[in-house]
Amino acid sequence: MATTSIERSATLRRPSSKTGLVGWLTTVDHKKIGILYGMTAFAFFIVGGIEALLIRMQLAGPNGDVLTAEVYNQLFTMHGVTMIFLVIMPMTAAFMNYVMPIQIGARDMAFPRLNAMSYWLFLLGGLFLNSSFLFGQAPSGGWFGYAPNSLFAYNPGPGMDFYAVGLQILGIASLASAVNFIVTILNLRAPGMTLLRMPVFSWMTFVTAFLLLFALPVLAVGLFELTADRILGTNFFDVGKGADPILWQHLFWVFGHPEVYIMILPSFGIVSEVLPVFSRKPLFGYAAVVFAGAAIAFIGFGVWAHHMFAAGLGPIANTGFALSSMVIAVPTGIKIFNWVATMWGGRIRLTAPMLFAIGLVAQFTIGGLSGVTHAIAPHDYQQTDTYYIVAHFHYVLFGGGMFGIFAGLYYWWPKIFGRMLNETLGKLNFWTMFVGFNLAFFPMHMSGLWGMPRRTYIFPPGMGWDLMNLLSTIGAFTIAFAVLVFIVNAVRSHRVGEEATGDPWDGRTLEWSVESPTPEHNFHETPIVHSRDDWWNTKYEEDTQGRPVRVPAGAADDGEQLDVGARERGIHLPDPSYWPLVVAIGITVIGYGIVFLRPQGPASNQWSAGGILFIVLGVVTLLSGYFGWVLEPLEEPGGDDH
Ligand code: HEM
Ligand SMILES: [Cu+2]
Repeated sequence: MATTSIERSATLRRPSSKTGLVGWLTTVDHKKIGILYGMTAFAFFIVGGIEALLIRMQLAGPNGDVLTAEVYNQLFTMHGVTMIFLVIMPMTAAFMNYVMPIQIGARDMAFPRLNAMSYWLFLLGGLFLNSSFLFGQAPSGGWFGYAPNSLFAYNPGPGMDFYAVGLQILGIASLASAVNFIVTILNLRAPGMTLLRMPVFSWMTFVTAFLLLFALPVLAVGLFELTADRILGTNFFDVGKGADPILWQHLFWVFGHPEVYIMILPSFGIVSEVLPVFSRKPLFGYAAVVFAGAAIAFIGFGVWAHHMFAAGLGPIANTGFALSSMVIAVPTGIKIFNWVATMWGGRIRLTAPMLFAIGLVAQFTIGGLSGVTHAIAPHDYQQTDTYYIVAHFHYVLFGGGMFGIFAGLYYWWPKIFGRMLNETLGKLNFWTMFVGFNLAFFPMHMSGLWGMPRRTYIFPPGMGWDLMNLLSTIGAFTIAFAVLVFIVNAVRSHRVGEEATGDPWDGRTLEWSVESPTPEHNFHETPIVHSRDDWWNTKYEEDTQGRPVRVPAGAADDGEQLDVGARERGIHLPDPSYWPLVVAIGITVIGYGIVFLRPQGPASNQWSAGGILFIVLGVVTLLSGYFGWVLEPLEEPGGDDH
């Protein structure tokens, strides 16, 4: 029959293979994308970890001579940028991608190809940033890249261009994901999955996505202006030419403080799943935990200038921001109380995921409390730019964020890979990480209060800081050992790990109702949700004392193994696509073009031909990627079985 469709050449066909390398390069399956996010972020975790070990070797004692000042600056900057943008954020994105759609009873994300584009941009953006080492200079201006110090006049060389453009690329990835998560949660929930029945991890995904949506554009503006100053010679930040000296600080921290919640709220979501399961009790105060998360996010936009107390904003501004910062401690405290109350009187099983979750609660509390001490502005004058700040943000980011991520890894691993991790190794992993972490970072409270400045590549003897620094270095290597234990555990599980059932932990939420690993189409039939903790309620009833009793066998099935694919069941799944990868490559190539456009700085009139060529090539790739994307049919007509 004659149709209006154009005859499509073979090269433009949608790929059909879902296996092998092409399968991974073209996948749009939220589960595979989640696995890619996790693997990539873990690789960057090792890179950032090696940077940290080098820093700690240099600071093991006074007058260290492992690193030069310049290399030290590059390493601490890249360590921070890596851990924040290439480890914590994408690790949480891995869980959001893999787990959230299953938790809400969906078959995929709302925009599967956009989801793939986000992942490729993250991978290429991360490689782009790290490739700066090969081009002679990595970023060296701290993770917050303060302008005017980051302008060409004060920081020549490509480092800060890589920073500004690299974060821009990663920002596009995160913004696209944020929109994707929001639309997925609003539109793809299974019947009966009302918002207030949604598992807390999915809720925190939702809240985090809004934080990304409102915070990232502010960073994008700042980065755009920084790039324009460095390359085009505009004058947003050069104080000598009349610019406002703290404009960058405001732009950065309006993004930067919400960013810290972007990093912690997903981990709060993870422990809100883990604690109830291993206490065999529902989460205490579900609504309070959800609303406290939303409140933290909302108030989090009104506290940014607590990073600028020493910048001279004046007593009225400082007082206002001190108060708003302290207010944040209230919803945070609510969450901590609810987690403790969840465990209270529960039948606690101290498995590896549970240990990491309890570790988060304990350590985050310490970090939250030191946070409140710097919210007291006069107090902060003593602490700012000392190791005390470094102690604080490692307690929240590592002691909180990373411990939450490890809890998630141990908890969802069997669901994702179909095999259990070893519990003994898991406990060894936890205890060595717990001891190493506290040994590395608790002494920094002391060295900081005793006056040791942060971002110093060397310190003299006789300041009373020697012992604390040595302890920190020993702690750092202990953490490295713990990470090694995790890697051994993961490899071992892959080879000989015990096979996981669909519901190895006696879980409460929908992801445990399907087999492990999750089938390609997630659910054989769309689930119909009747209550919060729906899966638990199909397994258990309450006796007269409110204790759970198993529903007689047969009423709940543990996800029977049916070897029938999506197609035979008449379930439509999105087809794979090359275009997200092509688009991501185009954007990254443009990025290289921008970095090398003005090698001599904005004052020269030299433009590099290579830079221009890369921009043109990148734009062409990007546009062909987008055209391919929009012209691609939903399903390849006459395509074979896929
Ligand atoms: C009750 C909660 C919190 C309060 C009251 C708080 C307060 C503060 C304050 C006032 C500073 C600035 C100190 C200075 O530079 O002199 C700070 C720094 C910092 N905070 Fe927090 N904080 C809290 C939670 C968090 C969380 C959840 C994270 C991340 C997951 C975080 C990450 C950071 C980071 C990375 C810095 C250092 C920024 C830098 O100067 O490079 N904080 N915090
Ligand atoms: Cu802050």
